[in-house]
Amino acid sequence: MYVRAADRLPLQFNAAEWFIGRHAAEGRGSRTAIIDEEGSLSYGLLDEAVRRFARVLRDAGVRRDERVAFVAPDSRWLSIGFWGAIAAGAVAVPVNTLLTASDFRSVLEDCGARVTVVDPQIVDPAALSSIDTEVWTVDDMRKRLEGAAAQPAYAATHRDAMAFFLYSSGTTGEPKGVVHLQHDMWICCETYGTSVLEIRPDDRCFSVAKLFFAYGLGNAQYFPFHVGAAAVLFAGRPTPAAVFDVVRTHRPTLFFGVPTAFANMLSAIEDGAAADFTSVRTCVSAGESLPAAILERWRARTGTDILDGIGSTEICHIFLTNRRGDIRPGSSGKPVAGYELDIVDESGRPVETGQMGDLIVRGDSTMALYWNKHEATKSALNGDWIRTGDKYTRDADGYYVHGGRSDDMIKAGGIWVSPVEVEAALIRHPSVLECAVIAIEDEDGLHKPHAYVVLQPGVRADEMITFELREFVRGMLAPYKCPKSIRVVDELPKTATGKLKRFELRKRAGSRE
Ligand code: 3UK
Repeated sequence: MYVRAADRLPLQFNAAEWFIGRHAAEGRGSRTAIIDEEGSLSYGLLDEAVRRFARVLRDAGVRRDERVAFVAPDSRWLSIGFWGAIAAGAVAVPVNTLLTASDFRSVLEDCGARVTVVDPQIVDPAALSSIDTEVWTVDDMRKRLEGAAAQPAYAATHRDAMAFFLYSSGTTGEPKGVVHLQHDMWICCETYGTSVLEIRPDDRCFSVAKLFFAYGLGNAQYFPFHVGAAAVLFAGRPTPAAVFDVVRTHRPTLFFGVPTAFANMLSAIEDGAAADFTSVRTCVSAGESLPAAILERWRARTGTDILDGIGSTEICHIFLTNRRGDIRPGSSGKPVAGYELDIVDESGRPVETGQMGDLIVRGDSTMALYWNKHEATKSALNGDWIRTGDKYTRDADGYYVHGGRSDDMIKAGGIWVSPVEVEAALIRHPSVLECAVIAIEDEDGLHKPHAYVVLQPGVRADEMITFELREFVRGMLAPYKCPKSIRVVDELPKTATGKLKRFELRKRAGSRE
């Protein structure tokens, strides 16, 4: 059951060589690897660019295991950078482009990036001057590539060497660097990629979730590159109109979204927008649970199914999912072959069928550690097993149903929002005495962050103050973290020891809807 790299891969294994170099070496160099706004790029040219970038990094003094970070939109340049760093034996760190300058600084500082490649439209290199990293713009990267010779071979890395980090938000909002090894992406391909996606060389993959998310990285890089298929990369904001346009133009066969994206596309379609998903063999949803109603409306409107599956940055990709011909709407389906799952109580014992417990997973794509976070690593990992932080039940037929998080973390639009981080921003405003942030379901059954605020004595509870608070947090937080509403209340529910009862607040909000 449990697919282990140690049983199947040689000791020496370089992920970039497997996913890129292998295709060029085995005569598939003329196949299309990437389709982006600049046109299509073959595996042969991608292999050449990746080995050139590896050489550029080595010439710039980047050594084995050193980190190379990227703050750039989805395009061939991000792909060349990611695989080029791995080809050099360095560690690629694609960073969430939606963050603020101060978030970028803490990520770059934490990973100790030796070189950082940035798109100046996303972050001004000057904003990173306090960090000990060499900053190149994407243009600098292109220029360096033009003059470079290609490194003849991919670095002879160990299958258990570090390959990439992805930063995932923690409960306090402080991002945690999830460390993945050379073999992890290969495991995802041999499990979910093969048995659920059934990805083929003639597939074209398009992901609404960007490459800096663990979800997007698999969807539009290593799944297609495992079999010599093509990735469609789109740099812009994935509004329904933009997504429909990409789908119409590039005719993807596998489409990956998050529930909010499917909901937004549905309202556009229901408002009369033209969308043609006839090229798509399968749609996939992950990031948060897909409400059954959205799946049913999507089927009715487009004639395609959506496979809801749960993955995590820590486990690299999806380990529990619905399948073609075996979809139970509102459930996360059944375990992916190659992973073992259990639902356990507080003492770690498996719960009875139908009982809610904590989901734990055993699979060889699981992270090695959280970078610089020894305590968090130990509380997440236990031997081969990892605690996902999700509550689940399993029914008599073996389908798993998501029962929420065991922490207070919010998934909005498939992206983490830490209530603690949003509260910490609100509380800085001099008019705020205390506050709480919770997720409330919208009309589509999707979670969005909302804030409850107790004002300082003497502050008038009017529209001016909520407007002012909204503007205030906007200046401090990435836009997707800003609460959808700010409601002034007289007091917040607390335990006897004064701890905020977010659960109570959620219950009240639920009964008011
Ligand atoms: C939640 C879901 C219910 C769940 C991800 C696919 O989302 C991904 O990774 P993250 O690290 O978040 C992981 C957490 O998100 N979640 C994700 N998918 C579902 N809850 N139903 C779902 N289908 O709380 C999980 O622990 O951002 C998704 C592939 C790779 C990924 N990293």
